Amino acid sequence: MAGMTADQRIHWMVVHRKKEGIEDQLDAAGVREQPVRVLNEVLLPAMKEVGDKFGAGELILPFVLQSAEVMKRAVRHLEQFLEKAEGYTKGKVVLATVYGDVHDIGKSLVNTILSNNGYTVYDLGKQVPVNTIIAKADEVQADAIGLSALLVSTSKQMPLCVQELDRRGLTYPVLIGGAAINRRFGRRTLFVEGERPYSAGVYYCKDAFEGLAMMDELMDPERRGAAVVRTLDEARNDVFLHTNVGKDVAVGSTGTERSAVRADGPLPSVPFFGTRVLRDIPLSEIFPLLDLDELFRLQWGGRGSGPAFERTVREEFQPALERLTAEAAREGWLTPRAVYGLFPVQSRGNELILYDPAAYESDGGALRETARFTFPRQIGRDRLCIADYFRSVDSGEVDVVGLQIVTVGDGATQRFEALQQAGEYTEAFYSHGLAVESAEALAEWMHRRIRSELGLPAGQGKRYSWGYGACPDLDDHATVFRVLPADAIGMELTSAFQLIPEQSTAAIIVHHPEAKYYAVRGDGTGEGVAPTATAAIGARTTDATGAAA
Ligand code: B12
Repeated sequence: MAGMTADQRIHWMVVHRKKEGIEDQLDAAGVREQPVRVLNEVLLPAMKEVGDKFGAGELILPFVLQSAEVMKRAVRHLEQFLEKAEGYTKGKVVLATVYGDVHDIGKSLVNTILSNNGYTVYDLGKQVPVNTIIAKADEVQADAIGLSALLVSTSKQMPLCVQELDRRGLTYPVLIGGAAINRRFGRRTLFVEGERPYSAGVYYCKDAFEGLAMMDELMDPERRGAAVVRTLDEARNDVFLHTNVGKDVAVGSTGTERSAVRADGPLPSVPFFGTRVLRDIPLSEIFPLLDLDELFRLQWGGRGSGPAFERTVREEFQPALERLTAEAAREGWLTPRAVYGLFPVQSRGNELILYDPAAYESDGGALRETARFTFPRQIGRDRLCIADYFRSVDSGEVDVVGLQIVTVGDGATQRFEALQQAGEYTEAFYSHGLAVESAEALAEWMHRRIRSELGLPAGQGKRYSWGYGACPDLDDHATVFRVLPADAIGMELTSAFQLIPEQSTAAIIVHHPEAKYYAVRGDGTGEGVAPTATAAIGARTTDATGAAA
């Protein structure tokens, strides 16, 4: 940094993720006399350069977050010299994860990127009702509202919020994002009544940087008008001119004509019928099942391949993995637990009937129904349906199904929130990613245990999670929670049947050797229909994010 001016040194430190001594450099740049100049002419341009490098694929997300940490520290120092702290902001954004949803990381990344690029963010947290969001927007006279969700079921809160804003005659632009939605969902949400749009607009953003670019456009009087018109035109084009939009594609065929799956496959020997609670599952058995490629790429934002990626793994990801797995074991912020059960079952058409395990074991095979699932049947192709993988009532034989709920506990979420608060964005991001992949590895561990208890060869059968194609209905989580003692491991459901703690999954275990993952939908396009992924979380197959439309 020799030979650089104070401004250049600050710029260099933000771009090169060096936070130690930033306050001294700020003082040298005259921040005490000209805080707004240093913010506008030095810090924000530096962070913009970081965003552009990310956009150009030159930087991975963890490095962006490290630069954001320098920004956070710099702004914390600078703010004390601003006449009125709110004296300077590029805009005020009320941000929330919608009601019924506990997904945090997406919203938090948006908060980090916006608040470290000059915006004031009012982060209302998770499971936030529409009225609370609107009340906050009114209180602070927000420039925009930002909504986040993980699932299709909870994303439905977004049109509700837009319709309520419209009903009250309010005009806050609404930015939306999340794993289970897409641009088409955003465009449909814009139209509150027939072809009448919500006047202030609804803007789908695929990631935090698209959110930042959208806010910059909306806050620029020169560009705002064009942005509103462009979004409206594109939406009209897509929603009303696009042929099959709005035409709900059947979620599975109503037919019950059975597929060609063998009806007399081998029945496993069942060691017990009933449920089990596993509280102290050793992390030493879970970490070896981590999918490192998914951790490094999907969770930690690794990009590309070859020497550059290998260098990032060697210098950044591997050391982080070793450090965090050791800390998690030492400090206990990952607590793998599971409840599972083996139930006597029979199928009838698209339904799977679960019988009371105790009655079946103690009353000489009494078949007393305790629960029932209805699964969609594939439209056309093999007409697959999960029920086909089990002996039918007419066969007179009784089959077995496994159900499992696994969680790595709430410790990871608490750690994430504490680190976010402290401005330790990168550590928060890494911890969250490890927690996610540990939850997936735990689901795999539990599945393998059920396989071995049923005496099945490794890899036989499949694990299906609700919310994916073969069993899309999240409401079924309520049935699973009724027959498995989920409260014994501290688990509960939100109003939208999302699992709490966040890093948890629920699945049905099919032992049939022909079981496979399949898409249920008829049109195969996947266009404008609900999520398409047919895989169970952790089943290591391609995970196509679908979108509600
Ligand atoms: C990681 C993951 C998990 C993890 C962690 C989830 C969590 N809560 O953190 C685990 C393994 C625990 C999990 C569990 C489940 N999952 Co999951 N999961 C995913 C996965 C692979 C990535 C989601 C993620 O965290 N992405 C990383 C974050 C940073 O991205 P993001 O949240 O999308 O946010 C970014 C953008 O969307 C945008 N953004 C988001 N919000 C906002 C807001 C604004 C204002 C703006 C501007 C931008 C913006 O910017 C963010 C940062 O760039 C997605 C598939 C995918 N590839 O997206 C499936 C996915 C979300 N899961 C799915 C399902 C079904 C489940 C389960 C219900 C399965 C089950 N039955 O157990 C459970 C539910 C868990 C629960 N607690 O209830 C489905 C949802 C489909 C549906 N039916 O709704 C998906 C879409 C997979 C699929 N293809 O079908 N899951």
